[in-house]
Amino acid sequence: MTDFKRYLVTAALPYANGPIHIGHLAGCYLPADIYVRYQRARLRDIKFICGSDEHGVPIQIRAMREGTTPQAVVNKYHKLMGDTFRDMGISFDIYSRTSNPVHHQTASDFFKKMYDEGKFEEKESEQYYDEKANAFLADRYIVGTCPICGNENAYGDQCERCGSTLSPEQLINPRSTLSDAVPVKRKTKHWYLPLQNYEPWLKEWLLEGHKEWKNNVYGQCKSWIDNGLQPRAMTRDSNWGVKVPLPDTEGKVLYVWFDAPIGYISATKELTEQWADYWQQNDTKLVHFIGKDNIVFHCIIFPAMLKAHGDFVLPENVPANEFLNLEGEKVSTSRNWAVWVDEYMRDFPDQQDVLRYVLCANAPETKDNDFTWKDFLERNNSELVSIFGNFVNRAFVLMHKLCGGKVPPLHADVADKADQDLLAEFEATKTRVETLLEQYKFREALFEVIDLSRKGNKYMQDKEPWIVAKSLAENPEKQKLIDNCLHICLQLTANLAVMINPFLPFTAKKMLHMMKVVDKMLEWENAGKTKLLSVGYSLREPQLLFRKIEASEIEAQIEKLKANMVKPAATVDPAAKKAAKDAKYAAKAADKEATTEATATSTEETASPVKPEIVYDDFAKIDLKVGTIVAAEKVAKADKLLKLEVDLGFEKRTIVSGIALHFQPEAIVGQQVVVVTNLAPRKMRGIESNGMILMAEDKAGKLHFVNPNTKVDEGSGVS
Ligand code: B3M
Ligand code: ZN
Repeated sequence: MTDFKRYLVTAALPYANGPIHIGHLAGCYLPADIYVRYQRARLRDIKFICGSDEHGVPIQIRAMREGTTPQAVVNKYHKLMGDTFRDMGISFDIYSRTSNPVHHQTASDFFKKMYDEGKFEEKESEQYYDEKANAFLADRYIVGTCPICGNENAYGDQCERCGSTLSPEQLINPRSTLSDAVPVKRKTKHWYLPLQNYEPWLKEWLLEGHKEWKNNVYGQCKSWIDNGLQPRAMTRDSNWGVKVPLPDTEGKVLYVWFDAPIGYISATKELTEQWADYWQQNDTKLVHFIGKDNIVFHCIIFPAMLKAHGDFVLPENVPANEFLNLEGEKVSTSRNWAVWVDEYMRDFPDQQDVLRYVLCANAPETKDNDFTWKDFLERNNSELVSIFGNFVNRAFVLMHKLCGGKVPPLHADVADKADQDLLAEFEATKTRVETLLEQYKFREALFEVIDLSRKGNKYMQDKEPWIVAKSLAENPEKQKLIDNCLHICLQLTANLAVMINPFLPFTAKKMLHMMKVVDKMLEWENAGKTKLLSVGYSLREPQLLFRKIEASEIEAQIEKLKANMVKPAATVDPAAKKAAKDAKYAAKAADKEATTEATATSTEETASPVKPEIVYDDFAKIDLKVGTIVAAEKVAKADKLLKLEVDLGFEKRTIVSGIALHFQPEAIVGQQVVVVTNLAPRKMRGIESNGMILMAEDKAGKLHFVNPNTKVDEGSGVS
């Protein structure tokens, strides 16, 4: 079917366990947004669906690391991620979350229908179990050596190095993420989707029916199917998730990869009463935008679920991207090797479109690609500023100077081939951009638009209306040449606004303002038209569309990236370990202010694991009390410091703490801490710190809060 009545576009539901980084944007959310904005401009009936994935092991592990509950983790990140997307102009029609009751109900009903119709195989099997932590170890709760590439830190569900999907049984030397224990096997019952039964159908629907899918996606799917599919458990032993809707299943929840994609359906339900039209009518075009690590789930497992259930449409395309690297290295959240989008927006306010531009121009559409700050600067300065921005600016400045601030007429009698050629380019570019966007080739489509502005620049340079203006006194007829040039440049500017809009919506808005036209002009059918602005219409003064970025700005970003990087933990080579330790001490000595409370609990500084003996009276001098962090913010120009407001019950204290590399300020509000309340005040970066908070530092150098294991009244003593 090619004649679709409506579009349903989904973007992968990100785990609500951390902020959004540029890899997320480039891989999934930005291309999805460009596609949707373009289709909206074509006035298609379209819904753009996303939300937070709030279940599964990644959330539980994050909660464990932050010393808090999964619910607190998802509440915090759901808000942060939603805000980031909105601020970047990612225009979801809904940003929902899988903890919503409507989702629990929808996922539960989905499972129940499949169960009732006998679509699952019930199997009791031996699974890895951590006896120390009393928990079954599925997915990311278990790590070990990848049997395919030898990565020693492969997860129980996937190897992040080679991309293989794994099961815990395949791992060599498995160990528990919860306790580092070597797991034992225990019996447990689960419900499996017999994927092997869907092989003939998948071959027909996907391998035969969707040869047009991107090579990287089709290739991965083909190799999975060709290697033979295995039954996959759709339930887990856990208390965090959608409860299995069957009797006697206490402690069992739906597998996160079962419930999360159903989240697309639940979110649509939440968005519109017409949800069933989008999900159940065959003339819906369903497109899933995802990153490459989600391909198997969206192309094989979810379609098999949809097929088994029977009531829903199948994806028409899954244009997954590859990964975006950063400065030549893999983005790693655990090493903090990432550009966090919320931080970008603080450092580059109102520069969303620059990031959108660079990420689209470098999108990892067919292979992994690299983001570098140098490239960011160059693309901004030499493409956005010097080509696109410069063209629009010159057209406006010259129109004000040489045409009285109004759109000049086009005089057919003096129009020449260069004029005709450029006018013909409007339509030709539009057709190319359109074809590329329909094929999910966003980079090339963007280059076409920039190229059109480049052609405009060249045309203006060849016509030199500012030189022609010098001979007007002798030959007033020449005004016609000036008019023609600026008429065409202004119509071109209007076209650029329409065509750049899906990519750089903030810029398109500014251009509308300059041209004094309404949003309606951005409708796609206006692209290619040569008479968008009426002759004689007066236009505003130009606004600068892009500003030059200075080398010092990106140097600061590179510094920040390096300074904030968390070094790998235990290294096997003692010499390397020592060098790292020396470097740490050197860094401490160089930046005394950063040597704060946080590291005071570290045992690394002494040769013996325990400090010299003290008497009770020494200890009794220290006044320890429980407090609650009620506010936290970064300290300007000090990457490692957070300024905390701690409620001690009897008073609130300002405490400056060196934990900024480990925790986001928003993340720790509400956290209880143990405070040394009678430490002499100390000034750090001009802020007086009154006390210090206790932190535990693990072998990997990660910090953890030291606090009572249940909430206690502020001001409670610790002894
Ligand atoms: N949360 C994986 C991820 O964030 C997963 C996607 C779910 S899409 C239904 O990469
Ligand atoms: Zn591997």
